[in-house]
Amino acid sequence: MNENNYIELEELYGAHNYKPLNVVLCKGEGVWVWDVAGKRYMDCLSAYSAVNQGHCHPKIMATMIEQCKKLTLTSRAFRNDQLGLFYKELCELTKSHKVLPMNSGAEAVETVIKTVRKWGYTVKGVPADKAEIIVCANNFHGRTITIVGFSTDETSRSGFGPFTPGFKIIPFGDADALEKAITPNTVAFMVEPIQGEAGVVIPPDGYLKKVRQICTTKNIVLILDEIQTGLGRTGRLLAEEHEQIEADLTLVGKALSGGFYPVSAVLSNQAVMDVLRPGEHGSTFGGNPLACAVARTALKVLVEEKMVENAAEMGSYFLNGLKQIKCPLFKEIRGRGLLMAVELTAEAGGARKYCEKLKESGLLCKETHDSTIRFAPPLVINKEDVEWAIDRITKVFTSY
Ligand code: IF1
Repeated sequence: MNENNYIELEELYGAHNYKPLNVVLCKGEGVWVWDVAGKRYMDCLSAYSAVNQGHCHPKIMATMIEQCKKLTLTSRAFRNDQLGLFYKELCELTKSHKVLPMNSGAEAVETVIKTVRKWGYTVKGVPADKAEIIVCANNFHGRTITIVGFSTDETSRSGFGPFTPGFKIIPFGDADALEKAITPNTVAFMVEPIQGEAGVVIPPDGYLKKVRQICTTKNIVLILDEIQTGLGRTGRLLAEEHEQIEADLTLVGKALSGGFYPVSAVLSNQAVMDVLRPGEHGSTFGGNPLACAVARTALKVLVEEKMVENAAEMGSYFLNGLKQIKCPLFKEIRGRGLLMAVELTAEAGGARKYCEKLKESGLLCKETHDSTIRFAPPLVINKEDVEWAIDRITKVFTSY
């Protein structure tokens, strides 16, 4: 079969809920992926930061194979020998007190919504069914009905109503707006430290610090969604570290498994997570021994191979490389660590065609919201790889 045969199958039998680039990948290693014709590409999306450790990391792979031979799924009706060790290692690494393991990022988001609502009713004394959660415009927290209900992106939400009540939307980056939106029924504020899908939108310096202080003063739970920004992506283990704050509840996912398996988790301080009692929440696969074993090794290699430090160093190298490119089509270049984006001017006519051109030159990336291209390679990228990428980006944009 050739590339077109694979594409035809996808188009014929698959729902059309994506419009992918026409590249059919069959192999991945580190920052590189190969298509079915044998052409090599640098992956500058990393499966939206799920492959921070690089494609098919050998140590994570070995753990997965080993665990598959022993035990993959027991349900939480019974205990297993991986779960407690996963909890301990994840809590120690992230300075958390408690973990609730789930599978997808959206499930972690839904879990945190249930948790803070229950905390509001049983601890804060909010009247039943009156809990309010504040979120930001241009957020992306997943695709369930509740989550898209508080999205401001029409593509994500239109046609899927009716939606879950109890959410308020404020502008991102505006701490005063948070203060004004709080009512006696507010239980939590949920925000991405950097808005990924919105186009790598970095809040003003001091924003997270102010937000932390407001939540503490007003006794509302600060939830940071680090599903995309966490686990080294921005050059710190968690993006909250850029402002030396600590969330009350933190969401992680994606790279928690290095791209081998859906693993997500809600990290919490003692007080909030303890509102959940047996039987009130769970999932068939949440906390299964295979997920835990894979996640333990994914975290281990992240630390042992100094990927977080590398993300900081290579991120500034990559960002400076982008800033050296003199191109009138570049409206703004943004980034923190290896989460970067180039916003194009309206004259550029949309980012998609440049992603197609970059694909032809061997670099895979993705546009977001028409005019922005996100660059987020695996955290194992080295200087030579960055120079290779900058060279191709320069050629594509200076040829316009
Ligand atoms: C798609 C976007 C990124 C996330 C944050 C929760 C989730 C995500 C900050 C939910 C997931 C993924 C979803 C994926 C593409 C990708 C994405 F373009 F959709 F918006 F990264 F920006 N919080 N993001 O980024 O996690 O349930 O997917 O495991 O839906 O196409 P999930």
